[in-house]
Amino acid sequence: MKILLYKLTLLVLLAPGFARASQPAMKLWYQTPANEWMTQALPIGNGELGAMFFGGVEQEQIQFNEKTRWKGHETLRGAYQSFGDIFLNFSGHTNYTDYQRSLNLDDALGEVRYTVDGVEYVREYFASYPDQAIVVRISTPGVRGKVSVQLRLENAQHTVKEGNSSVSWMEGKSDLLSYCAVFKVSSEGGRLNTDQSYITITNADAVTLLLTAATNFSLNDAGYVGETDKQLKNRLLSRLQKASRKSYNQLKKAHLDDYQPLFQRVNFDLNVPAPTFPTDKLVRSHKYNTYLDILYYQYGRYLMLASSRGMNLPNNLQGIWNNDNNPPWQCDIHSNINIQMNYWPAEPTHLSECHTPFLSYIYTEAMRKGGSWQNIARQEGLRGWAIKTQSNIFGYTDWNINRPANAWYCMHLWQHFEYTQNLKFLKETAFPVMKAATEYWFDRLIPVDGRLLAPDEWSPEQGPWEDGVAYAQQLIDELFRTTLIAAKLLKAEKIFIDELTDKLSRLDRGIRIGDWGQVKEWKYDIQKLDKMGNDHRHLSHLIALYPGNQISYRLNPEVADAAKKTLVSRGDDGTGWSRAWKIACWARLNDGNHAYKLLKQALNLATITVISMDNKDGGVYENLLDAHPPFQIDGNFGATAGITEMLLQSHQGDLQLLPALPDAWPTGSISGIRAVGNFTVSLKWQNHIPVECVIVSGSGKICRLYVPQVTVKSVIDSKGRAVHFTSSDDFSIQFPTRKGHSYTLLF
Ligand code: FUC
Repeated sequence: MKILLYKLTLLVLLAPGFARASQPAMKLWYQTPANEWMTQALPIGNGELGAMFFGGVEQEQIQFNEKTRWKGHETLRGAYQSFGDIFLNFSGHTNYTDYQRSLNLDDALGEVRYTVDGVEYVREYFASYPDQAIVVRISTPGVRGKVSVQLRLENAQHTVKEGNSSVSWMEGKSDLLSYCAVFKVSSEGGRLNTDQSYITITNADAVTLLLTAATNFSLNDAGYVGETDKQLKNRLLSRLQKASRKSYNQLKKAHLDDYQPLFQRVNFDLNVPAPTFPTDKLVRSHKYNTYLDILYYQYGRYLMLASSRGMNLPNNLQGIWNNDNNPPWQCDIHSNINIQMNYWPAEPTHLSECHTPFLSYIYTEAMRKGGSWQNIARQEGLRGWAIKTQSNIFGYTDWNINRPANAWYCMHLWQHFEYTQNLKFLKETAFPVMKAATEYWFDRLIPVDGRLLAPDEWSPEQGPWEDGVAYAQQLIDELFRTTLIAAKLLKAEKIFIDELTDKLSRLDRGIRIGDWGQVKEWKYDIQKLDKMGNDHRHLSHLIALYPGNQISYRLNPEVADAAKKTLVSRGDDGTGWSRAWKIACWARLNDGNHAYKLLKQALNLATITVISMDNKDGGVYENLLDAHPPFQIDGNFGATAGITEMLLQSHQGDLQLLPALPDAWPTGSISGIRAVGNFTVSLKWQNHIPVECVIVSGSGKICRLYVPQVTVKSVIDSKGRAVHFTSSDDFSIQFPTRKGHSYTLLF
């Protein structure tokens, strides 16, 4: 009987599809149109081109952005700009019923539905990556001749009518860059007319809008400008022409074929149905409903796909969505937490491709001969490169120098290698940049009492400038350790390896326990700020805990305890991103319930929409965009990364299943998340215990696991054969793997 059961279980486990967790429909939906851009409108994006739609009935506003639409240049910070708006007027749509506005994450489709005089109006919105356009469709399913609408691209200078379609465009120049947006409206049936202000469509069966926009920015050109104005416009017109040769269904299919396989790589299920009430009510009155946890998790992945594909530039403080020409912090690339947090979920949530725009940007700027990053180092008489806190897209960087950010950026290059095991990337992209950053610190570190210290550093964003600040030391330690591994793997010059080995052995590692049992933030603390109750939003001295890997209960329990004291002192409030960071930190301390508490703190409904530095004000808006306040997208991404840390960790040489599972998630499953070593993991648990686990090996490395909750009875390969594994007393097992093969763990 036992054997039969065992065989049956095996058959079920090995059946194709087991590894995929189910997941309720992932949809944000509302019963009223949005009144406010920041808190209610819904974002779509294809990685560089984005829009927010309000879902207004009589008047719809679609505000749009493109990642390079910046003012400023190589010597002026400037700011990220709004690109424009499309307005649609539906006259007579005053008395409507059955209204719903939604954003479906499974398909990356926005939708607005309502009924007027018995006719159902449906609008669909998506941003297509393959067709490089924003697409909107207005239709009345099953009814003909009922779509009448007046449209305009705000600030359009020209409109040309071509039969039952019309093309409008706007173009201009701000500081360095020329920009252009092209807009095409086609109507099926009905009449289309144009005048100076509007495109008017009467009694059509359906209407399709296509919008595309770009600037002549080019990261790889000296001077950051690639095309002439004419070339830019021709590029956009031909994009639009190509897209408009497809039917709406073909456009939609291309979009779904592109998006769905990426989004569907990860499924997360907590055995909770999708609620029957709208998302504003969910976040307002049902914050503890665990559907919200899954939705918020997947929203982070959706936002990543929508804001970080294509163009070799990272997403910014608001991803790509901004309606303000003077946005908070200029919507810049901010290097003392924000941009890094934006990319924390990229590798573990199986969106490694979305990391690439950031990584290519780092490579290009760090290696740019005579570029501003290298100039900062040269001006200090040093090799390598460094940056300041704020950067625009033209290499310009200012406000406080943030030297250790070079090490923090390198952490991303290294992580990409660790998760993908792509040696070509390590050799050609990551290592040259890491080596240059390492050389910067070779030149800058000073010996003090036999230890190497970074002189004159700051702990973002508080306190004095002094030597040996934990933030700098921990990051340099991370840089030196990983660069040494890379150098050995790539067989770099011996002289470099020797110097690095020596300097690493003498480096102050920046982890020190202070007088109230905390991780010390400053080595000297000349201003005596390191007191219990200091609840500053930054956790700069906990980088070694997360995103680093030098503090844990398995590695150094006394330091882990100190990190816990530090976190308790920092408190459970914070700006949006600060709360998100704390989720990951508590997860790394294996305290699932505290991590969960922070997740719920991060889901606090925020009301303030202007800058607030008050720790009490962080949270999310009704549209689930993170509130610093104001809207700042890092908190969305940070929470998604933090949730993954609760379910799987792989930063310490092995895969830890369910390291910080909260009581609120007793039963559930997640599939497709990624671990260091190029492993893809699918996991099911019941009553807090893992019951099923399938690991796909992407590179054929030895798989090491740490599973303290349960005994692994056997490991079965994809052909159903038992794989020999060794286990040790400390709840670890390991087994060899073959590239491309999957392994089922039986408990
Ligand atoms: C850092 C943070 C602020 C804000 C800004 C954009 O300077 O300290 O809270 O997030 O970035």
